[in-house]
Amino acid sequence: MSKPTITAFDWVPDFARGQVRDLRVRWALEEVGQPYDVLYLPQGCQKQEPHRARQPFGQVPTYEEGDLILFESGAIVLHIAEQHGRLLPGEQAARARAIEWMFAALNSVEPPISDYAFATLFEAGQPWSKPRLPAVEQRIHERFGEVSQRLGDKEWLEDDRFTAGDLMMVSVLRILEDDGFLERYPNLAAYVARGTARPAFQRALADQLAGFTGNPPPGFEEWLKQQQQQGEAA
Ligand SMILES: N[C@@H](CCC(=O)N[C@@H](CS)C(=O)NCC(=O)O)C(=O)O
Repeated sequence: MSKPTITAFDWVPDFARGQVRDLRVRWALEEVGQPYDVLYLPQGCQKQEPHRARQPFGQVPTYEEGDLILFESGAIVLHIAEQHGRLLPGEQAARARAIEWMFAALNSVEPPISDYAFATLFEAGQPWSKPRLPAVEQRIHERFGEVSQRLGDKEWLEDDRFTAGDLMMVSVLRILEDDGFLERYPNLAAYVARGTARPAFQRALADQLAGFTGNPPPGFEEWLKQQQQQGEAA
């Protein structure tokens, strides 16, 4: 197998550092012990060729291994897990359940979290954001409560084995680690802490943070300040 190359940004604002979705891919690669290269993109290049050809939505991460080019962090993590057989159980039913949790993280839990990020950051200055926030927060609590209920006192979602399902669920839940949501769910907070204490996660995080050596695109800081001021005034 040829050494894979992933894409990541060379600069993101402070609030996004440690959250850009190449982190999930780095974490999976670290868990399975697969070395990789990183192609760093300056902000803006994600929307242009040649990156558009890799990623139809003009985003990171992507993953290239020989002739194979993949986008979507979930698909990439699943590919790594299948290839290395380390993040998915061998038994078919247990494997299907681990994959089910990956989809649950991305498709049932992450959407209200993304809505929250739009309302509080990317569209904070828009008139619809503040009125929308209570409903978004309620949906987040609904999902967090449901995952908490299902996790119960287990170590990982499928009992005592860490899988790609946990990798994805922890990656998604920790987006709101500093926003006070997890405090109501001590078992979820402990689950996230267990996941992020794994040496593979710590290496992945340190590597992502070390990669931010570039500069903001012109006008970015002004745009962000404007969003925040408008959001406060709304
Ligand atoms: N569903 C995609 C989402 C990827 C995504 O949202 N990437 C963000 C960074 S975390 C990005 O590239 N944003 C820049 C942009 O959209 O221009 C995945 O999981 O890979």
